[in-house]
Amino acid sequence: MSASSVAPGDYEGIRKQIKAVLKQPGYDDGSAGPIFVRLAWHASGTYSAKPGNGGSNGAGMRFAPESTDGANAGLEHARAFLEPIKAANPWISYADLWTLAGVTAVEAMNGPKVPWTPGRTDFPSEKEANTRGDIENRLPDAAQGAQHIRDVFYRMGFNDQEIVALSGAHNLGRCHTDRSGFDGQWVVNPTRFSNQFFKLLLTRKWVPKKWDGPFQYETVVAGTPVMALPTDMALIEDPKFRVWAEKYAKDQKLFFEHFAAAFGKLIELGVSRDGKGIALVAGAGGCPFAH
Ligand code: ZEM
Repeated sequence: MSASSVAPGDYEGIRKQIKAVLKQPGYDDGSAGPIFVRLAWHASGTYSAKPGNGGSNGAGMRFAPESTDGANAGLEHARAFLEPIKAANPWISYADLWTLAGVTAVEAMNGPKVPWTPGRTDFPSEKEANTRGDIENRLPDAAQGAQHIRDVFYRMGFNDQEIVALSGAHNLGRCHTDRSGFDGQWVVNPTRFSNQFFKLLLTRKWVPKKWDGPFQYETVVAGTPVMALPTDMALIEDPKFRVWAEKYAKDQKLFFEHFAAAFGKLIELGVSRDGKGIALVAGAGGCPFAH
């Protein structure tokens, strides 16, 4: 798939290029949309408010240890789908491209418009990426429960409401046995954003899947087998999380509003821009067209 060049700073043009690579016949459910959302999330979810490192700025996932972190298994597909766009438009940083791909995908899959601001820069090499300090083991583990979810998301600066809203992203995509070890999709149509994930969690009879793989729940919806992770189940088992899961199951508009705000906040974590709107990272010379 070849991509075209657009003028430096033409982010609408880049959005069009991203939309053009969303359709991926032969890959998963025919769409790169869900994995773009996961790429934006994992690029950002390494953030820690204290000591104030990690996050999407710098695009550290191009280098070890982020690129080889087991939690990021499979995201090389997302990065590869976007590579022709970067090659044709070297002026955009990977950090901006990955986060823009996530928000463009959400919108293209029937979801809300998520606020997005450019200005992220890239670490020139692994050496600079690793001046950030230790950002390993910061992404959540699906086998755990509510306490772990809070530990991870409070560290980033989110509250219970934002945690539940963000978790609604599991309306999209699927688990792969060769990536996380878990298997299957959460909803019947995994490439259309909606509040179906919350509805199913609250209304279906979930049973442990009988298999050799990691513990997960399953049920069947209109002939389609769907799944839930232990962390998904924590969203209805924990009383404080459940309040929000119930609100979002009833009101898709509210879910979309809260998701857009929380996802917009997620991709901004740790991105601090100068007067020109540039968020410099160690070793980066800044954005060429801004000078
Ligand atoms: Zn996910 N996620 N996630 N997530 N996620 C997977 C897939 C996707 C957790 C998790 O362990 C997993 C958020 C929060 C959390 C997406 C978006 C967002 C998979 C399956 C796992 C195991 C990976 C695989 O095998 O390919 C946990 C424990 C979370 C919090 C407690 C948040 C927040 C997200 C975005 C806002 C998406 C879109 C997918 C589907 C990816 C795909 O390839 O289809």
